Amino acid sequence: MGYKRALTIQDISCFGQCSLTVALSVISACGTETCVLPSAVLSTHTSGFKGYTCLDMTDEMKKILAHWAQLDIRFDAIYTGYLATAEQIDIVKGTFGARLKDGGLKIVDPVMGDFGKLYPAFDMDFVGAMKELCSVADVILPNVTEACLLTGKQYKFSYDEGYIDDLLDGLKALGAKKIVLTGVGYDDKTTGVVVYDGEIKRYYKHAREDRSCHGTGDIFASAFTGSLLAGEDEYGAAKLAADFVVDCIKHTPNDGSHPYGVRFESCLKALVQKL
Ligand code: PXL
Repeated sequence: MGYKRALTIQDISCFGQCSLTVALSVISACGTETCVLPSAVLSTHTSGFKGYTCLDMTDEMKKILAHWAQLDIRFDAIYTGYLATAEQIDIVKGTFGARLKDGGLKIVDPVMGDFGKLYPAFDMDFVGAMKELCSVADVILPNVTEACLLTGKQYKFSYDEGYIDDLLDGLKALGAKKIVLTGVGYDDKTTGVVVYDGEIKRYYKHAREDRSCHGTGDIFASAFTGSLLAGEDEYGAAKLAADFVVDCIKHTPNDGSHPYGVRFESCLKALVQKL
């Protein structure tokens, strides 16, 4: 695989081990030049912190993109995560058209919610805009909550394969070419990820850690993007990313001393060695 250049568009949570601080580290470690377009700058992420600051970067995004247009900077892939507003989603759509090389990859993690709930910063207009972004993506990486929001189906904590198949059909109908549905588990002990290319469905099942940690969606999406750009196919990249998430959780103390994210740094070497 040749040297690749990716752009990731999402917020910088200055403290909290998620979004850009994770994506920049993980994708770079996987061997891809990683450029950033920050959608917002927050003092911390919004989960479990009170009083955080948030600077909306929409105006600056437009200026940065105008400069890149002058320089004709282009990317092999664009991976989007947490976006702050529906207007930013429109900007991202334009950026897919303007700044990707021919055949460049559009990877969308439709970060909107978890555990059946939309994050408080978002409304249904934002969900509508995210549906449109997913419709033009090459790969989307929703969790089950986001899949429900995107398809209008009711969220369930426990479900069977028929329910997941319905979600996958609904996501396919949106127009996304490939779907990587995360956090799919059919019993208490296991969880996994379904990779669906519109025809073939493959399920990677692994042991479920008995706690959930903030930022693991971003850790998964970054490791997936880094692995895909390093030459893995979607299933291989999803498998490596899922194993990386489990490893990161295992390396994070469960004694309340590190409640805001996972300690992914010491797990990077093992991920990179597998590529
Ligand atoms: O990890 C997703 C995420 C990213 N960025 C910000 C967030 C969240 C989830 O809560 O608040 C600012």
